[in-house]
Amino acid sequence: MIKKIFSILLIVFSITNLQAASKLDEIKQNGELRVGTTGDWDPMTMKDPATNKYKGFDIDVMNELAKDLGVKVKFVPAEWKTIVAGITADRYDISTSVTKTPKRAEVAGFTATYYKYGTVPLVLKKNLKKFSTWDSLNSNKVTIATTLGTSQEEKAKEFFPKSKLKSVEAPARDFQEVLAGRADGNITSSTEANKLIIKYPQLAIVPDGEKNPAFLAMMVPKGDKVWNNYVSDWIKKKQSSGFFTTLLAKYNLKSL
Ligand code: KH2
Repeated sequence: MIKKIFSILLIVFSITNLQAASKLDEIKQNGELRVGTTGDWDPMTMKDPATNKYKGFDIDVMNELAKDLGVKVKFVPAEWKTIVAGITADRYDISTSVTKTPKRAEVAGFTATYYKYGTVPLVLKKNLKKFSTWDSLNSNKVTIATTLGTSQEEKAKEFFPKSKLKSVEAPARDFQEVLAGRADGNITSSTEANKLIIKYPQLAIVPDGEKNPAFLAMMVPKGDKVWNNYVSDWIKKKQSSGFFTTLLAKYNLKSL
C-alpha cells in the first residue's frame, strides 16, 4: 500500500516537474526554435510564393534570436484567426509579432515590446469629403471591413459601434473590400496605410489623426515565465546594442 502511494506520488511529482520545465530547455535540447508566422504582413513577415521562404523585419529578429540561442529556426505557417491557438496548442514556441490586446493576453504571454504604431481609417479618395473624420464613419449607413482574427477586428467594434462590420478572412483583406466598393472604410496601422495609398492611389487616409497607440510583441506560452523573461531580456539587450535601430532603418520603420 505504502509502496503504491509512493509510486503515485512519484508520478504526480514528475508530471508537475515536467510541466514546470521551460520551453527554453526544450528548444535547447531539440536544437530548434519553432516560430509561428503568417507570412502576409508587410514588412513584418512576408512569404515569397516563388521560393516558399519567409522574409521581413520579424523574420530577421527570429533568425537572430535562434542564432544567439545556438539553435536552428523553423517557421511554422500560421493564420491570423488561429495564431493565438497555435501558442496554446504548442504548435510553435513563439510567434512573430502581434498587436498586444487584452483578449490575447487572457490566454497567451507577451514578450517585451519593440514597435509602436497608431491606427488610421482608409476610405476611397473620392469619398474623402463625406468621410473626413473618425466620427463620420460611425453610422448605420456605413460598412467597415475588417480581417478576421486581427486586433483591428476587435477595435473596429469599439470605434464604430453604429456601423455594419464586415469581416473577411486572410488572404482576403479588409482594404480590398474598400477598393471594390463593398465597404466604405477599414482601419489599419499607419505603417500599412502609408504603403497602401502609394500602391493604390484610389485610397486615402482619413485626415483626422491616429488613434489607439498599439504595441507589437511576440507571443509565448502564458505560464512560461522563464522563456518569456529570456526573450524579453534578449530584446532589451538587442535594443541597447543597436540591433533594432539598424533593423528598423532597414525596413523604413520609425522606432518606438
Ligand atoms: S494584429 C496584426 O496583431 N494584418 O494587429 C494584423 O492583429 C496584421 C493587418 C491581416 C495582414 C493580414 C496583416 C492582418
